[in-house]
Amino acid sequence: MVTNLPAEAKAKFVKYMEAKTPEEKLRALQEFLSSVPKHKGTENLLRWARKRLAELREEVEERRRKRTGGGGVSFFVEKTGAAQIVMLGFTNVGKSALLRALTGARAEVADYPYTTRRPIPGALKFEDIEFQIVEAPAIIPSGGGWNGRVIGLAKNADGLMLVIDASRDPIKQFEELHKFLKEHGIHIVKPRGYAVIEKGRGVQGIQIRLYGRLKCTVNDVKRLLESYRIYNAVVKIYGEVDLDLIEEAIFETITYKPSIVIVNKIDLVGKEALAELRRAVPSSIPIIPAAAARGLVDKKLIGRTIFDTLELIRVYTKPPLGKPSEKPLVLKRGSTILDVAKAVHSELYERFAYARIWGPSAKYPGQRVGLDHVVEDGDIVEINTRKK
Ligand SMILES: Nc1nc2c(ncn2[C@@H]2O[C@H](COP(=O)(O)OP(=O)(O)O)[C@@H](O)[C@H]2O)c(=O)[nH]1
Ligand SMILES: [Mg+2]
Repeated sequence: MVTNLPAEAKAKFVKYMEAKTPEEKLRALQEFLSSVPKHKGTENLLRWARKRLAELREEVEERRRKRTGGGGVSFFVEKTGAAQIVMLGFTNVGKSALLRALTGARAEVADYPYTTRRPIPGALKFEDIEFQIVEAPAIIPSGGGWNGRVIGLAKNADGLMLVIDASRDPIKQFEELHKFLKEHGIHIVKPRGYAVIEKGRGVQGIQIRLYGRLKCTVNDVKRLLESYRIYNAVVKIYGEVDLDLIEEAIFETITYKPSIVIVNKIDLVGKEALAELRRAVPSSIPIIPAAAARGLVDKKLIGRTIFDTLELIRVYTKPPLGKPSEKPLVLKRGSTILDVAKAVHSELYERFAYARIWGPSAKYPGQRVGLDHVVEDGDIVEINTRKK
């Protein structure tokens, strides 16, 4: 159901999007909220706005405390490597031990609660790429504390690693984590369709990238975005997407984060515990057992599972007559030559003539293809440009 917001409310939402500081955002969102009519179509939006308001209030309060000398550090971690995976779980489940086993990063491992008080990053090698694994401070079951900042960290991640202690009612832990994330708009089960709107610098006009199917016209999408004064954005379509889901993406009410589960301390339980957990966790979410403090961690399997769950592919670019790059370009499955060209250099896209490909997506070695050709993991791509 589309919200059918009056123009006044849309204008207020634009103010909210344009606000820079949490204080400005808080004020703008309050104004927006009071201009939204209350009916069935706006239920979800209102729920989201109220939740966001609570988060912003917490953030503003936090900043005030900091200015007046109280503690509170930012949880933002700059991304490195092919993708950022945030490790979430309750205290003492073995997150720090797992981070150390996977990446060598030395987070303190201790048997008292809340040892880790800020995010700690490490790098996990997988074949010829690296994932950034970030241990988040533990989620506090009673709420409050730094939970809001942990959610912020998770929303900024490319994927999540939920860590569960096999010896302490693992099913309950999973269900509580699942519920906690859902309440904050993070879905870990892949929806049938979703859209991602990227408003980065250098984007000209509304560009639709289809990795799935759009159930309305491109013009419908443009008109909706324009009514929110969004004129420059890349809109990525995954699965089946209608206009409702596009509007949801504008509001960012729900985000999907590909997730895997690690059941740790498997040395303390029998095999049946794992089977029970498998029945309780949605089948699309992989579960990997580990005993981090015992050094029993299958790094290869975890790397492969992250790669597959995030639906990534690697492409090796080469100049005409030259050799393929050693370091691959990491892209989402469904990416095309257009995505490759743009990722390498805008000039390759602007002066694109044709590409040649070798590898899994090529009908024969050196096949000539255009911008809409879908690339696959392991492809070598050579982009040829027109003379200036
Ligand atoms: N038996 C067992 N204990 C573990 C395992 N992994 C971690 N621990 C212990 O659990 C406690 C908490 O570990 P830590 O990594 O600090 O947990 P965090 O709070 O989630 O970061 C420590 O005493 C660890 O030695 C494991 O695989 N098996
Ligand atoms: Mg820790």
